[in-house]
Amino acid sequence: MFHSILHFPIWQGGGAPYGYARGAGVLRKIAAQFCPVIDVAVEAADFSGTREQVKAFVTLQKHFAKAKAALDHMPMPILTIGGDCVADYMSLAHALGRYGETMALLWVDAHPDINTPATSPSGNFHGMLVRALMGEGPAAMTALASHKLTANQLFYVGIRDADMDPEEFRIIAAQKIWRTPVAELEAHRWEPLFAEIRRRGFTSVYVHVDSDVMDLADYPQAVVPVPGGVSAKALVAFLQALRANFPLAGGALTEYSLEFSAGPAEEDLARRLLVDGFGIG
Ligand SMILES: [Mn+2]
Repeated sequence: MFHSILHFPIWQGGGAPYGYARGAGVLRKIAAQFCPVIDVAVEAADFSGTREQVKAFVTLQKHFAKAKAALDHMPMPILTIGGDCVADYMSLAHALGRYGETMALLWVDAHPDINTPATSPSGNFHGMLVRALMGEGPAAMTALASHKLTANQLFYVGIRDADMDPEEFRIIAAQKIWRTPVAELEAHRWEPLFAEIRRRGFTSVYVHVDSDVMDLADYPQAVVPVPGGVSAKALVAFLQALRANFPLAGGALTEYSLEFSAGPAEEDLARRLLVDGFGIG
């Protein structure tokens, strides 16, 4: 299914280290049992470097360049693990470069991550990367994705009104961007989504999963927690159904921060997501 795995525990898109390194370590340990893992080392950063309203701008640029260098030598499709939501910014750019408008992007997350630098309340790039992939944002960031993502290619799964910003509501409505709510996932009603992907003519899907799409009962350590998420069980079943229906252009498991605990329960959840859900076993 996936031909290689990129471990990129970047946290500078999320504003602070939290438990990103520890969570990424758990994911890496499990992934390495099944597939060779390519590592992109992440340095500590100086957060004074806000530029164009994006925190850690230069640090992000430096790390994205390192990720790109690794990706260029990896067989596709690639699964990216670890880090905050920006961990697969370069993986997405890479997949868009390869698959262009034939690829659907499923953004499985509590948040739509579609702010601009001007509308982001935090200045953290992990809330802006979808918009940057669409070509809106600092030129140095948007230039990293040669093929721009369109609203037609974008499908939101599990995003919740409770933690969306006004600009995010605006653009999702204005561009008529698809939304599959948590209740539909929980009920295993994903056929309308799959039918729409087929109707629009996409031949592969890239699936980006932010761990905060899950309910706090199953994953309580989210950096940006939003109540009312999907159960881990339904998320795994969704990923299995997705893989059974479409070839993958790529995937990512991000925001698996383990700030407070990294014991057997957290390892088991990571294993279910990676092995049963993403199918790396
Ligand atoms: Mn999120």
